[in-house]
Amino acid sequence: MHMTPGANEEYYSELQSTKNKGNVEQTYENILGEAVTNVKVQTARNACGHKEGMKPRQNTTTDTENVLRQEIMINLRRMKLFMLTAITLTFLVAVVALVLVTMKMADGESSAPPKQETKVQDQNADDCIASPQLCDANAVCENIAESNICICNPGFAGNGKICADLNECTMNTHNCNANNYCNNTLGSFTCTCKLGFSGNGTSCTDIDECASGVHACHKNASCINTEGSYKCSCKNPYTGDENTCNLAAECQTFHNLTSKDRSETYSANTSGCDSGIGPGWYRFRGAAGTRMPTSCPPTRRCNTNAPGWINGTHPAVADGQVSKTVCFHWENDCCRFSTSIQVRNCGPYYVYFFSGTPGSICFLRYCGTE
Ligand SMILES: [Ca+2]
Repeated sequence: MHMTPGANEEYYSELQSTKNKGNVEQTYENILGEAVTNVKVQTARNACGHKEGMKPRQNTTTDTENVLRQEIMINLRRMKLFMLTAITLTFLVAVVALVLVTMKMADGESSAPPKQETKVQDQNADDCIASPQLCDANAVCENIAESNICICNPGFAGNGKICADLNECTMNTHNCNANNYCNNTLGSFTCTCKLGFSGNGTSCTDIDECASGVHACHKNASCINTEGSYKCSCKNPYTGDENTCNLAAECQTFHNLTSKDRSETYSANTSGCDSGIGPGWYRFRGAAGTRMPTSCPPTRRCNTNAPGWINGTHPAVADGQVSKTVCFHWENDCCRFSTSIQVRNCGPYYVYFFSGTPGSICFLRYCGTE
C-alpha cells in the first residue's frame, strides 16, 4: 500500500473502525506494520526526490514515525483498557445475571405450586391460628390432609365446632368405686368418698363408727358397724329405735301372780284352773315365787292336778322375747299336756305371756318357783 504521511489519519480512522472487530490487537499490529512500511516508502520516495533535486526530509520522517507509533501505542493501550473494562463489565453483568437467575429460581421454587400436602398444611395451620373460633373452646384444631378439623377435647363430645361436656357419672364411664361419689365436672369428673367412708377419693374405706365412738346409738342400744354406716339395736329388754331404747312394754306392764298356792311347793288343794288366764303378760312375785319351774314338778301341786312347768331353760336378756313350751304333768307323764308361751327376761325378773291352757281343760295351772 502506498501512503502519504497525510494518509495516516485515514489509517487511524480505519484503526478506529476496526477496533470493535475481533483480533483488534493483531489488526493494529498489521496497521502499524503497514504504516511503518508506508512511512519507509515515503521516506524512500523523499530520498529519491532528494536525488531528483528535492531536499531530503530524513529527520521529519523519523519524527512522524515516532509520533505515529506513540499514538498507535496509546490507542492500543486505550484499546486494551477498553477491552479489560469490557471484559470486566461483561463479567459483572454475567455475575449479576447469574445472581438474578439464581434469585429468580429461588423465588420460583417458593412461589411455585408446592406439594398439595404442604400447601394444605400451611393453609390449615394458618386457619387454626388465625381463626381459633373455628373450633369450640373445648376442642383442638388439627391439620390433616384436605382441610383442618376440630376435635373435641377428652371429656367432651360433638362435631368439634360445638363440644358438650360428657357426664361420666350418668354414663357410668367413671372409675369411682362403690365407696365413692362421682361428681361430674366440665370435661372430667371427680370421686368423693361417700358418707361413712374416709380416704382420698380414689381409695375409700369404711369408718367404724362404733369403734370410733361417733355413733348416735342410745345408751341402751348396741352399735353395729356396717359398710358405710352403722346400726343401733336396743339391748334387751329395751326396745325402740336407735335414738330411744325403752324397757320392753311387757317388762313394764304385766299381771302379778303372787298367791302362795301357785308355788310348785303348794299341795293343799287341786282346784286351781288357768283355762281362763290371759291373754297377757304375767310375772311371778311374792309367795308365788320369781319364775316358772324348769323341771317336772309332782302332780297335784300348785293347787291343781297337772302343774305346768317350762320344758327347757329361761332366756337370757339378750334373747329378748322367745317362745317356750310349757308341759303339764299328769298321770306319770311330765308332759301329758303342753302349750307354747312367750317369755322375756327383763333382767331382774321374767315375764310370761299366757293365754289359757291346752284344750281349755281343767285342772291345769302355770306354777311358780323360787
Ligand atoms: Ca361404718
